[in-house]
Amino acid sequence: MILITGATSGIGEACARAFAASGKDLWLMGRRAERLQSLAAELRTAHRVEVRHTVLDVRDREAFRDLATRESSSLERVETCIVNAGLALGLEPLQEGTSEDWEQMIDTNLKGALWTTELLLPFFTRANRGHFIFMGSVAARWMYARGNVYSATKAALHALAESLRLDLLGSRIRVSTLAPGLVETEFSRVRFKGDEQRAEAVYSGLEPLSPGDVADAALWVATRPEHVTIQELVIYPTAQASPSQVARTPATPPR
Ligand code: NDP
Ligand code: 8X3
Repeated sequence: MILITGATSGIGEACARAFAASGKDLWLMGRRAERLQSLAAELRTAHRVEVRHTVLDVRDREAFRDLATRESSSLERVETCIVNAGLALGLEPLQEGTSEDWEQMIDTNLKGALWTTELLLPFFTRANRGHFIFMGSVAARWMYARGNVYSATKAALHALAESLRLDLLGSRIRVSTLAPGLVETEFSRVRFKGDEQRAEAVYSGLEPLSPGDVADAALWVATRPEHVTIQELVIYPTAQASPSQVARTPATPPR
């Protein structure tokens, strides 16, 4: 069974589709219940796989602890966990940002990933198998102006994943990170708090990655033989060379 956080849209939803199509049972999580329900129903019918879903805010550590108690037999079945739920809020210089946005990003992207890891670790450890696939970002390593706290959360997530692989050395548990560049999802709509025009401008004049492109990578990483660990996979659209360097049409000649 594949557990996916943030499965209600974008990359998480695409991962659900890709893994279901490959015949895997799923456990989908997110805050939006209706989306979880309709995606689960669709995938069950289309692929004849088992799809569980749980409405869960990854910032709520108590909810994870309840789940560990109530759902231990299902948690034992999880072979891969895609630690994907995350968001950016705002794109301002740090001196103009708000502590509410910073806290939500830290609580979701870093602490939420930590609580997700904490949930699965005892089960993976007992079984001496399992795979964490963290949704990192190119923003973790290559900073861009006004990315500040979002970049910091993804850099911390990268550090968490790297440390976890060291801590688990000697076990058969795998730890991988995917680090995508621009992917067209609800990400920018969330970042710009519903400002559609600003969100669309992020992807205008270039072909971004689709959520399915990242899901393909996740499926590939998860399906390597058990003795093979992909440490990190950095994925850009061809029209992007770094978080701040993209080629948009009409093309500007290189200088
Ligand atoms: P979307 O906004 O489309 O999806 C984000 C998902 O995260 C949603 O399913 C949302 O579900 C979930 N989520 C957000 N906050 C919470 C929360 N507190 N508790 C539970 N779930 C939550 O964006 P993407 O698909 O693009 O983002 C997925 C991941 O990919 C993020 O970690 C993002 O940082 C990363 N990423 C995105 C890139 C991009 O360019 N789009 C590039 C690199 C990395 P719900 O609202 O229902 O809770
Ligand atoms: C999302 C990609 O470049 O907008 O992680 O930060 S970026």
